[in-house]
Amino acid sequence: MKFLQRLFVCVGLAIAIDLPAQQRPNILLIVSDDHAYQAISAYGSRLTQTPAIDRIAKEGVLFKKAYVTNSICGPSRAVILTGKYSHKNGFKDNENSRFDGSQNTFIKELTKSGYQTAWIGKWHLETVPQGFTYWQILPGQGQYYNPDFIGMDSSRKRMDGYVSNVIEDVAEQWLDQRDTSRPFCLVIGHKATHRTWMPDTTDLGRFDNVTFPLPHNFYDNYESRPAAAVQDMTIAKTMRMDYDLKMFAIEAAENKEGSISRMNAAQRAKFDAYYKPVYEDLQRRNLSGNALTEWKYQRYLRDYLSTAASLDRNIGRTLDYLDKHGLTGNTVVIYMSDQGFYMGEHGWFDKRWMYEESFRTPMMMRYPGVVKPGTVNENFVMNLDIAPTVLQVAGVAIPHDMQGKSFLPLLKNRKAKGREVMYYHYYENGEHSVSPHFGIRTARYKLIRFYTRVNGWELYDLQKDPAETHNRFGQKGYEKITGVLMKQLTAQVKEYEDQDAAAILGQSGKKAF
Ligand code: SGN
Ligand code: CA
Repeated sequence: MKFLQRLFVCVGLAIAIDLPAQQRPNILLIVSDDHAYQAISAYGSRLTQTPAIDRIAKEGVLFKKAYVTNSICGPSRAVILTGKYSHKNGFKDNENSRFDGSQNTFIKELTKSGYQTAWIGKWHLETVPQGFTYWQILPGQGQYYNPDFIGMDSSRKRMDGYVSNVIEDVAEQWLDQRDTSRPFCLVIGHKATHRTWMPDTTDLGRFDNVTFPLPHNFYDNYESRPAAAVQDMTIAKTMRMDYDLKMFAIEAAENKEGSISRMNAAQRAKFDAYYKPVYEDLQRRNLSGNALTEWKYQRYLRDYLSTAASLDRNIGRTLDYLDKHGLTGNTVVIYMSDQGFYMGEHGWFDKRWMYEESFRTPMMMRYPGVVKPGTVNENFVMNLDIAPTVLQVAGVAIPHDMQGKSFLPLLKNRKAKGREVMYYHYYENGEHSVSPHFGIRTARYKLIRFYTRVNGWELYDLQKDPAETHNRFGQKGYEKITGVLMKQLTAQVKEYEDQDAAAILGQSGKKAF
């Protein structure tokens, strides 16, 4: 076994060394922010069309079961870079973590092997990028209009325009001036579709004639789920009329919003010309209760999907650039979001939970000559797997301490077995009041352990209850499967060396039956 492993590594290295540099594929990783699979037509969206994103899937593979290890922005990006769980890379939550840039990343490995590497756009890891040939990032969450960028010389400059367009412009400028004798790995980090969902002026009103269907569990009562009952992320209560939905009674209040006051006069005029009549119409309607909540839901989706329209258009520009410059055939393109998002399911927006809508993320890959166009993959893959996959694409040895697995073997051999169990751990105990939790998902079941804010277990039979509204933990008839899942959870915690989870399992819960 050891011998075979060594042989494999040697062959891998030989490939990396023998190939002329320009033959190694270019890699383009596009990471959006909070883009729900429910809002992508390749996933059968009932809400909108995303032709450019769909093109990646049509010409490559659509991962139907792609998941994240910790459903929130900074942590997900840290996992993508390092191929390691949050407890190993140190970036556990957005509120207290700073990315330790001295640690190894797939980018550092690629740069070392001769790739030109760049990250452009949203980064959100608190410290500046390390190991890249080039970077230009948004500070923190970034702004939708006339965004500031931080450059490699620490300078901050404001760039005119709408964020998705500007990020694409900067990415194309970098591609224009790169050294064409060497392969590149470019990460485009988009801000859309993050809160507060400010559409480009050209997309205002795009969905005005559409009435979106309410998810069937929109009026969830959170029965049997104490953690879900104490969250603060509902469209009804948490979503704000002014800040989120741009309904300002007076201009002075609107002017106080930094994201609006930074617009130039032309942008502001279009923005106001669109939202003022919406506000006036709302006044006339005098809504309350469920009618008001449903009005908020419609507005939320209109704004969110309008930001997604610009995102998709700019991804289309990226693909066109590759076509025009003869790069399509030798560039691997991956599209993914940093996590999933709620489009009203359980009455929510935001993410964080191990429930499907936020745990699962859109992911697709075009790999000409290797992945057959129109492939649909049903294996469990994770954001954890991006780093080793990209390294394998580049013919670079995968460091032994990366915890993800390359998913190329799953695409090259249909019979290859992927993981049977996925492990998840969410830590942030702050904004939106989602209790920390960890757990596993198998093909049929999900077992979750909540701790800190809420203490307790949840168990779902996803076959019978895909919407996860019936917590079966502790119920008669579920003893045997609970025992099996507990063992699998303990094994995962051990495999990934998650000491925090091990301590909690050791303290209590484990012997639930
Ligand atoms: C901000 C948002 C939250 C969101 C987090 C995390 N509030 O704090 O609604 O959950 O980001 O998002 S806001 O008032 O600033 O919009 S993440 O994508 O960065 O993880
Ligand atoms: Ca995010």
